[in-house]
Amino acid sequence: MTSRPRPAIEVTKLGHHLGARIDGVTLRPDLDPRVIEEIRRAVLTHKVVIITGQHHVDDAAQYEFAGLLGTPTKAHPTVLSRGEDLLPLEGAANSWHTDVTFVDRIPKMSVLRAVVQPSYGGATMWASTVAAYAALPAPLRVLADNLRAIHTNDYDYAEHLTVGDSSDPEYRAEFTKTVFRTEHPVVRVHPETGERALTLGHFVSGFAGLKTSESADILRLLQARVERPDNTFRWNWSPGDIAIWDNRSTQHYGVADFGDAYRKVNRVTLAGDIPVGVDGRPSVSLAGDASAYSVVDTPDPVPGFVPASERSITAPID
Ligand SMILES: O=C(O)CCC(=O)C(=O)O
Ligand SMILES: [Fe+2]
Repeated sequence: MTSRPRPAIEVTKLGHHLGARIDGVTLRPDLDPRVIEEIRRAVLTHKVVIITGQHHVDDAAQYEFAGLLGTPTKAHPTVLSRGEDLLPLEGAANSWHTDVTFVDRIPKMSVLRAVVQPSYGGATMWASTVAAYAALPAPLRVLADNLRAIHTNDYDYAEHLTVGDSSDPEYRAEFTKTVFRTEHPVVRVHPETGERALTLGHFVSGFAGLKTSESADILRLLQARVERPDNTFRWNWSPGDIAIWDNRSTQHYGVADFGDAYRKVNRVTLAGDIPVGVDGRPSVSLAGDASAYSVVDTPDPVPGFVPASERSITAPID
């Protein structure tokens, strides 16, 4: 009998479909490659992981650590006035979304650090878009499999975001200074795990071939499936926490329940691939060139991937 090597990190599962905590790791530039690999695997499996106790991590160390998990993108496709590497956000992103879905090369992961926390409130929530898809009844799954959505940064943010930067006119102007529009499959096949995931969120402006009113109804229907509380994980930040999420299998939401208190988070995103639908069709860029923002990083499938929960449909990956 062969015995497995002892895990190098301690992962505690915190939610059935997503969410785990990693303790006992100190993030340093010379982190053991085995630890990095185990963190990467934990992110794929649990979709969002929180690494606690990283009080020593500043902006530079956050960026450096993110670089151990992949290739960092620029801070943002358009918002670069606050630095080219990290995207600081004041307030909260209080609307369900997947990061930067308006470009063709959606980031694979985001690494978030709470820099200033309010004395109460200000949690972040994540939802599993894999579990949401797998819970769809068969007719809705067939519908979703065949839909393509248009995502744009020129979306109706007033409909969604109400606090801090997100609702600040100057920030919005910079956010939309170049307009990006991309057509993505509504169901993408995760390039590493093979899991099928709904790809929606607040950047969706409609579905290819449908009328505006029809798009709104179908988006509401599918998006409601993602946001079901049973399908979410919520983290109340403590100093020194770092969150890493798989941006291909989740949406997230910053909870704006801290009144007028100041809250600041810093984000680094890692380059991802061009999504592919269940029919093998890739996403198509319709407006805007994202090549200055991010390289396209197409990873290999992970052999022997074991999903976090039974609510997961995997398609074979070629
Ligand atoms: O406000 C939050 O907790 C979430 C921030 C967010 O959406 C992001 O950094 O991508
Ligand atoms: Fe976000």
